[in-house]
Amino acid sequence: MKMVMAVVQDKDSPRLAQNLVKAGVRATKLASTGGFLHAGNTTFMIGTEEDRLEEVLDIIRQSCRSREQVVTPMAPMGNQMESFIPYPVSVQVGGATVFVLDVERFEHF
Ligand code: 2BA
Repeated sequence: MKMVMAVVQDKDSPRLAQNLVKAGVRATKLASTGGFLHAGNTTFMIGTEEDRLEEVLDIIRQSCRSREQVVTPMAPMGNQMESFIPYPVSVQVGGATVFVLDVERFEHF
């Protein structure tokens, strides 16, 4: 058995959830926050048999889009740590960041 952990954008989360249900794939959704953007995203925990792994990855691939996001982190100005200026930068986010882990044991009581 495999555990798929997929970090996706909130905008893609309903479509992915719907497509997983349609395919009969069980999943748990966790509200998460990106460490870089500090923006909300969604992490799906999907436990699946190995023979359905590629199908699950295809569903994720087809449900999630990558998007450009402009962020304004605060950049230091001059030597004084207290003075900051906004410096907008554009980053490409997603489609999905996916980790596939081996499951040592699975119980469902
Ligand atoms: P965030 O950490 O908020 O990152 C959002 C996007 O910002 C990233 O998109 C990437 O394009 C950019 N980014 C992240 N860290 C950066 C850095 N140190 N310098 C420059 N740009 C940076 P994605 O790579 O598609 O990641 C989307 C979200 O997936 C991330 O949100 C994070 O929540 C998760 N993620 C990505 N890589 C991960 C990893 N290795 N471990 C755990 N979570 C990860």
